Amino acid sequence: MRHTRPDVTADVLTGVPRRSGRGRRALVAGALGLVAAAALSGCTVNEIVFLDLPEPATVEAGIIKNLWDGSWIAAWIVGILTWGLMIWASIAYRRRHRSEVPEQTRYNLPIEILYTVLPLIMILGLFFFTARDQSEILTVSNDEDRTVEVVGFRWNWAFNYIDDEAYSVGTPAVPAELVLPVGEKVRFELVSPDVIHSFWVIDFLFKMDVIPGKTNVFELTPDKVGVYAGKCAELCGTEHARMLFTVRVVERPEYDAYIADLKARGQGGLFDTGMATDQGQMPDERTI
Ligand SMILES: [Cu+2]
Repeated sequence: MRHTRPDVTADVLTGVPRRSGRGRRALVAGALGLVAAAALSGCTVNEIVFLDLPEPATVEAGIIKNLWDGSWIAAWIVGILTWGLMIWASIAYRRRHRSEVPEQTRYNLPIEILYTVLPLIMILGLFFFTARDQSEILTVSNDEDRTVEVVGFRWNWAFNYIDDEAYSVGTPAVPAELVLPVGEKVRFELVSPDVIHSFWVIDFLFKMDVIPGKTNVFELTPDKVGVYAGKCAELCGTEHARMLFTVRVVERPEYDAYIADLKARGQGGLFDTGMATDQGQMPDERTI
């Protein structure tokens, strides 16, 4: 026995929403509320839509930014479509009278196949682009301009400028600095004398684990002069949070002057990665 009035039943069958003025006002108010919340948050469009990924500071980071932006655009399209359909369905097919039970349906095979196949296609798409970009970024072509050996140790970093035979080393109190010439391809070789760390330069949009007994290699070309923050991205122990460093990308003459300065300060040659003791601390730190 149906308790619906004829005009309402017709609505349910045809799917034509009978929006009351109140419903429309609520929708408009909701949309305005969202826009106001976004505006009042003080966030930029980049922060709201793309979660504020930093501007890429290497050639390779552009690939990552495109992948990130593309994934978010796809996610927003799916999200808006899905939210729209949910809101539309809940308004168009809502119960209009206390005594009414809206038409009940179940097992729509074509629809169920559709929402099994569509997500599968989307996930395969994301997987394809991720795998393609990852293999491009991680390809080591051995045509680097210089090699930097990165030593991650408890609790800071050392950088061996292999070609220039100089090194810099940091402590938790005075974090290490890595200086690179702009526009030159760098081969990074990551080594650790103690535990697993992770070399992360935020604006390079890149990080890689630093694993004892294994040398991880990648190549990047910094293409923007600037100062960038780096940190350890692997919880490696009590002083993990102090494994900070700075990357300074400079013009070539400034880089040459920096290397000369390192040598003048007695930091010629290469930092001995075996200097870490079995407690994983640097000898000069141990005496402090
Ligand atoms: Cu670490």
